[in-house]
Amino acid sequence: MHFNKICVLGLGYIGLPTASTFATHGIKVVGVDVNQQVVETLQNGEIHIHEPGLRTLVQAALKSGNLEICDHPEEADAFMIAVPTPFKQQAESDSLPANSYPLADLSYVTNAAEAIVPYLRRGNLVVLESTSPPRTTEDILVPILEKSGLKAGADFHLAYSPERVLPGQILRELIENARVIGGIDPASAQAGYDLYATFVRGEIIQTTATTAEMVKLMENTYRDVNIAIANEFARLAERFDIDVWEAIALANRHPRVEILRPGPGVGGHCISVDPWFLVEAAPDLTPLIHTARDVNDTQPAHVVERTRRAAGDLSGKHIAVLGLAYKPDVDDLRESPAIEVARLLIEAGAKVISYEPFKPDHQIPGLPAALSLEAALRGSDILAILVAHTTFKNLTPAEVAALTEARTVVDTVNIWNPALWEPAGFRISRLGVGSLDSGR
Ligand code: SAJ
Repeated sequence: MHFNKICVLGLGYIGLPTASTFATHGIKVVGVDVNQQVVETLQNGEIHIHEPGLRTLVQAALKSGNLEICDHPEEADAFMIAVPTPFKQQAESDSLPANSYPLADLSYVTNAAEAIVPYLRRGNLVVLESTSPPRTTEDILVPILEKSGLKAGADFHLAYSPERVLPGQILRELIENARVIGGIDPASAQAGYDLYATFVRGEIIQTTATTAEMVKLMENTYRDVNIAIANEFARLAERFDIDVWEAIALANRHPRVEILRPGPGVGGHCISVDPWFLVEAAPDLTPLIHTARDVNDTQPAHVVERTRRAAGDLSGKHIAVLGLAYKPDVDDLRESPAIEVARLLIEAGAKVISYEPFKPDHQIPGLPAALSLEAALRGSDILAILVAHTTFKNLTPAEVAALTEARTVVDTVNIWNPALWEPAGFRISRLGVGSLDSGR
């Protein structure tokens, strides 16, 4: 199938890079977003999200004349849905019993599909990219799109293709990663293949729509469960008075073992969310997945407990929280466990000041922001390192000692080597090291 024009619905972290990449590969693209502010920002050649290289790419796409930004779809050869699938608001989940799980909010997906209906024509392709519970394409998209009077499969193609790009490396991975494309029938998978072959250099593998949905959820759930076990190992190491980082390094010398890194929890809009889609779809089959989520979600509380063991009663203590992003070297604060740690420290009575080098002027309610490292460290009693940003890794004991009297450090990501810092007078309490009871 040949594509002259496509319509991309949702111009976020996935939709915008994808739309721009299609445009710079010679396809006419209408990029659609329901948020008027996003539309205006992009029409002015600015971007509303941070991703290395994205601004240049969007500007090139706009300049080529192939990318047009709009607030409603138009007729096209293919429609691609790349909108968020967050959780339902608390109020809607309130009726759930305790020990339950958050529910997926598919309203962005269904609204986008409804918006396509008036423009859908015989021979078109529709692709869903948003991470969705199993069977969303078959059971939810088909009936909506068939309101057009056309039949899925017979009259138009319908496919699911998960995005698998790593924030921070989206532009490269979009092109180089292998791509799975699942059709509601083989012709739909083939049409999807033809579309992505425009720019994807990795292998493009065809399968069914539901398999493709599961593949995405399985990838992120696999990672979540593996991080959970690393976090559980850290808790065990603290109880048994060993260094989990050393133990992991040694275990990983086994040819078939690769334990991930413990940390303050799992954040971002993917790994901390997607496993719940499986739990929601089949609670009776997912005790392990559910428990792994609980382990990772309770990790911020564990970090606070650890801080209390290291520094005593936290009430009134000035704590400089270093890093708020959900992972190193990105400015993305969504679902960040670091923010949860900061909130819990405040709840414990600490006077918290946060410093996020990628978003120093964040506006998180109730969480004071320092505009510089100096401002964060000045007057602090305790330093809590919550994100392994390169700038934090590169700090030296002398630099930090010159900025603060604080000598107690809680390092949740193992970036300040005690062998280097302790001779300079710092007491480094690393997550996953030493006994909780001895408070080391
Ligand atoms: N984390 C740890 N320990 C580790 C690795 C990660 O605590 O050893 C934490 C991070 O600090 C972060 C969270 O896990 O809070 C997730 O970070 P990540 O780098 O593992 O993943 P994401 O969320 O940035 O991107 C993931 C990727 N999926 C997989 O690696 C299986 C990416 O390929 C997906 O495209 C993306 O989710 C997505 O959009 O679904």
